[in-house]
Amino acid sequence: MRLSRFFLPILKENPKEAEIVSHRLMLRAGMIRQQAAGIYSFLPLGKRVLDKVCAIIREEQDRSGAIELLMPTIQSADLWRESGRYEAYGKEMLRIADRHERELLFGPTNEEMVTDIFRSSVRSYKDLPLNLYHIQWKFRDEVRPRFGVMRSREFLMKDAYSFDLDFEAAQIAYHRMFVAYLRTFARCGLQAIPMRADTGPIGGNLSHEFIILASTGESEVFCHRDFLGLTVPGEDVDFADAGALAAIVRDWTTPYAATDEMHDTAAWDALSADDRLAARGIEVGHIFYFGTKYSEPMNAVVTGPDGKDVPVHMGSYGIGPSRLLAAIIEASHDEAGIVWPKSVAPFDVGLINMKPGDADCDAACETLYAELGRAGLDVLYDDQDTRAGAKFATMDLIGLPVQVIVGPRGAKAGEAEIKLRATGERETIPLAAVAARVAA
Ligand code: 5CA
Repeated sequence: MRLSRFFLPILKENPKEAEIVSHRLMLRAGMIRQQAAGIYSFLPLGKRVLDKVCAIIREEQDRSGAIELLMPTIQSADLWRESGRYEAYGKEMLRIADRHERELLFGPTNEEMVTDIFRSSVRSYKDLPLNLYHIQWKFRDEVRPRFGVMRSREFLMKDAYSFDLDFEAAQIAYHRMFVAYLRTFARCGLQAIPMRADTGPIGGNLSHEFIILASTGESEVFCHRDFLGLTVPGEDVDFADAGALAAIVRDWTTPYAATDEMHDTAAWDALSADDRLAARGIEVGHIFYFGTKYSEPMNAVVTGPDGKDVPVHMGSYGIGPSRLLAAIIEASHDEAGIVWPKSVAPFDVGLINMKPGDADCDAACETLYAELGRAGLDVLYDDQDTRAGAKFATMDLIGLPVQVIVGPRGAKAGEAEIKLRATGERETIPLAAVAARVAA
């Protein structure tokens, strides 16, 4: 992508409304634009990161055996009356009437709808286990939308829903998602800590929040330092091996960890002072087992091996991809701007032409642009005629992992400078070696 053709509305000044660094940097880097309180457009740079994050989520959901579908954003009030949540959900639900005065709502979550899909076609325990997920916009009329996409009213959610015959099978489904979540957040460059959590309006009695430690986090969290040294399961984890999954979950739930709502001061006080990590955290994922809370009132039953109909045991599993963007920035930035982990960076490389119009610079950059592209890299090529200082500041602000800098003197000598955004390390190498080096 040539910067001259891209849409990157960078802000020079710090936006006043932004209280936390991720919000400030997302606005300054031209990733998002507020359209109404808590409602954002994702501009091209933001959209690219959102897509990368969603691709990782999708891969890990699919690997764990979940199946993707897409449910609508608009739901019927009658469906929610069946579970009793239409009235209970209160003011957070955006209620809508269509031209026939039929009551609709903009979905804040999808337990009812997915239960309806399930009951319309699944009859036998032989069709289980089943886990259906989608990535879809949600709306919650939050009292205090704030911090940009961290707590917005319209936000993207990956929500998965598992269906099983009994508690034992449902627990395996819960473990599958638990492990998939550990892998998902690690691949996004984050260290997420699972913590026992309150279930709130979703209901149920088994729940974990996945928390990123960050000083700007909204929740107060307490955990054992051991978490910082735990290894995340590899790509080869066997999702068909219930014992192996249970062992991973055991390792990740044994050290003490809780959000303030679930905090057990006696257990905390029993830890040595060195082991205690009291911090603030951002909830990036939340998983729930709630048994038959929806299947019973909504009559989602399957015929068991003994021929009797039983309501299915369900769980739901959420990740907020739009919030994740902000959480990644909170965890990875410096004074100059964002420092994207490679896996989610909007482009792999920023190619900077220090002097567009200079024949050597232009020729070297055109060659590099083509070579880097052929090496399978996504390149943002700054071909604009702007000051050197502005070019560097923009590249640092948008945080691409690698910068390739071509100036007139270097181009004449057949050299370019490579700069790693995370460490600031610089090295001058021959133009012909650039593509191989950056792709490595
Ligand atoms: N139905 C369940 C699980 S699918 C559910 O709704 N869970 S939730 O309420 O915990 O939301 C799931 C995830 O969505 C959260 O972990 C968070 O990452 C994200 N999320 C929730 N509210 C917001 C919000 N206002 N802004 C941005 N992301 C949000």
